[in-house]
Amino acid sequence: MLDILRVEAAKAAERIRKADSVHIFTHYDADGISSGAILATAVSRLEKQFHVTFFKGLNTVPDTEADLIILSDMGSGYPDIVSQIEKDVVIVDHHTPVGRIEKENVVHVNPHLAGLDGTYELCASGAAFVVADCLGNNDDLSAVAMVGMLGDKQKMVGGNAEIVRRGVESGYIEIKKGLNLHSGKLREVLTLSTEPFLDFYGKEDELEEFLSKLGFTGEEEMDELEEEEIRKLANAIVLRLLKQGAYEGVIEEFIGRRFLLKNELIENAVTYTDVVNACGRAAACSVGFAICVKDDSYLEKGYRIWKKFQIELLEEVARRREEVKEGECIRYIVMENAPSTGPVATILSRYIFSDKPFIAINIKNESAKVSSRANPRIRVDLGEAMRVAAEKVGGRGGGHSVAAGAMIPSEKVEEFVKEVDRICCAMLNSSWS
Ligand SMILES: [Mn+2]
Repeated sequence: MLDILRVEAAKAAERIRKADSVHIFTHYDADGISSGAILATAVSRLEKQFHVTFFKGLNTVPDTEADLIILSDMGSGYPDIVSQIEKDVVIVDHHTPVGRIEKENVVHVNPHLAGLDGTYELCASGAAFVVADCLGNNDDLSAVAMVGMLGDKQKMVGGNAEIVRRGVESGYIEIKKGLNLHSGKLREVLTLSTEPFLDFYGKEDELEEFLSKLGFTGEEEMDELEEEEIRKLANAIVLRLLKQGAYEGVIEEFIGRRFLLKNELIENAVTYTDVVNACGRAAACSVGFAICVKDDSYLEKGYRIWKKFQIELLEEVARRREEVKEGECIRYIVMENAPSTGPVATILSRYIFSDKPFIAINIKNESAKVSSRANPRIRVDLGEAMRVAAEKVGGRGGGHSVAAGAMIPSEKVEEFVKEVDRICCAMLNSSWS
């Protein structure tokens, strides 16, 4: 599965071995932070110096004293910027490559260039693991790679499945039967869960009724539930999700098995991912990174950031769902100076409004940031829709078919929404034939 990718990863490993110092520029989300940590750990095990910088996106040529630049979870979509870099560059990314970067100093590790679908089968943390694997015995990092897989909502197929298998074989990952939810008291786990989002936050009475119908008090420990109790709980959660309008695909993601990371600071893979993701969102990437490289002095801070983030997110969802508007083929929401758009868009699109593409727009001064989400049941390519519609209004956009984004001029929001709606309608119509 990963053999073709391994050819390019071996070239990347060779460049890393040759370099005296390495500067890793990585994305600020869970996949970016965990891939940065995987690469940094592998590099430090070679006793080389490294720096890590977290980026929201690749807008300019990265500035560094190091002899090798690693772009992680970014770079594939920006051949124009990458071509301007004169130093040796290793790209470890899974976003759809734009054009080909044919330069001697560039090594490009990307599943899309190796016969794998980067949207589902391998993310940046997985690609980083393959590079680390070429650098030495780094089997333990397979557990860190799971953070990226879960954070980027990948499927446990293809390259991901191969890496997880490796982690299981080497004892760093354990797969158990059960529900892939957080650890902790049942009441709190159900209230705070955002993957899946169960819509219990601020609805205490509904939650108590849900629990008592199943014979629970809410004080039960998630990790200590009996098989029969898990089955009952799973059925009730599925029913609730379908009733609230969730995409059916989310069900298989949390039912059946849970992943325990045996050598990490946080054993529950879902919680680990959420904590790292929250750190990234809260502009505390270095805390998430520290947890991924097993520095336990940051663990408590990470948990605190996560709890706060989770509650703010749930409150934001409750407010924003009232503001959602409907186009012909899309749903959209226009916000002003919202702290972030992605997580809210993800929850609304996956768990409440899953039947149409969902576009979240956040206006900040002259420019507006767009996050769009769909699911495989909706036959659109949002990466393409964002790119075309953004270009039409003088912006820039792109991404994956089910998750994409754009930056557009604020005064063009209305025109942009119309254009996206038109493009999505056209995509939906043509896919019927
Ligand atoms: Mn990613």
